[in-house]
Amino acid sequence: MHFDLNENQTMFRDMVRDFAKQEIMPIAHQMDVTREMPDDLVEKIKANGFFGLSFPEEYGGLDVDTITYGVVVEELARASAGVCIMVTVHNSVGYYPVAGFGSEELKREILPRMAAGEIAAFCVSEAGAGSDAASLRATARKEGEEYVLDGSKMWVTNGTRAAFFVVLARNPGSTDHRGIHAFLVPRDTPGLSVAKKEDKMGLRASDTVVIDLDGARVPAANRLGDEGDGFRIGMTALDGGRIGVAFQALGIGRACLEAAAKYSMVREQFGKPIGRQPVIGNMIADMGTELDAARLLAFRAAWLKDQGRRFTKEAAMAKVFATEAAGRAADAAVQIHGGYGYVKEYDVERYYRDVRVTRIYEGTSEIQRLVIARELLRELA
Ligand code: COS
Repeated sequence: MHFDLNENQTMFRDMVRDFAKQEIMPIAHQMDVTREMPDDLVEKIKANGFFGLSFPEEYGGLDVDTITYGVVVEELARASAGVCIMVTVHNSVGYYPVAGFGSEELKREILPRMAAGEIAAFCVSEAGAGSDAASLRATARKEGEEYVLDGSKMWVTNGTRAAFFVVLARNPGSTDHRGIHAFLVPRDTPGLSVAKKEDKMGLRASDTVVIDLDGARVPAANRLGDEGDGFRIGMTALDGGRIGVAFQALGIGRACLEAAAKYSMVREQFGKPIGRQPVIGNMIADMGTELDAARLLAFRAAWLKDQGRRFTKEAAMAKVFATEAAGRAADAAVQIHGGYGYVKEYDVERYYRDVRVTRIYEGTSEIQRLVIARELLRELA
């Protein structure tokens, strides 16, 4: 066992760190205020190949391993969690259902386009189906060699920019997860529309929308996997996605730690820097320790995925621990900044808002604990 990144992983980390410093950090605040991500930033992200991170080289991707992917995600999130989530949703829950379950023909047609920057989104949640994903109500009615999709999907990251939507919908009349199918739905499909853009607490650079499906027809060739495979495809994709969310939270947490450490050494009270005073020093020590522990969990989950081994439990552990540790780090960073942490002039105010959703999306902390408990009980009881 060793804890060093290899040469390639280090190279990627440094490259993304430089990119984030030059291209993202200077406009992170502005993107948060305006709720807009400039098109030219998206073009630069494309040009650097970040939309093809997970994709095999034969489909035009960079084919990085999951550790490298995690390191890249952490660097992006450290600069802007909103930019980060656009890249990670595309590379995980957008990419994986197609790569893992699409026909060879579909993969040859779609994956190179996705890797080149035609963005993907993932549509599972609905107004009444959040944690209980299998209760989704959108329908997919088969008509000849097509499916007709009806329903409404919520919390769709990348919804305004996406060229492709991975959609879970059920056989009309079916009641459990075995009736759910997965589809790749191109944006220009008549009947697919963006109904609403959410005005969110955080991740404001990233768009989150409601997608309406009103008689949207997709060829049967766009079904991913067999009929009834949709729920398993969605859950497997989310397992991978949760590793990304863990690294995203780590990136925000690290930004909090760095900001708190710097501030605590320039801010003087009672005649010396507050960082030299035990109450603040202890807070910084806890932030660093918890984030390092979270990183080790995230690396383990990533490593298991790269070994082709099961990682459902480990991804859930990494997500719940990293997102909660990062939440505590954000809280401490605001506290250490005092009043300055409560105003938008200081980045920790944004980190505090951005980190909150990491405990909610791609499975709440409560769902991660449910998954972990189920797996442990299966192993141990
Ligand atoms: N990988 C592969 N298959 C999985 C799986 C996983 N991680 N989790 C469940 N499955 C399979 C099960 O093996 C089972 O298959 P069989 O029918 O062959 O037995 C099937 O899916 C149903 O599983 P289960 O009975 O566990 O389903 P539940 O309805 O109890 O739901 C949870 C399981 C709660 C784990 C699931 O609904 C979940 O993850 N919810 C959160 C959804 C989420 O993350 N939403 C956010 C979307 S992004 S905004």
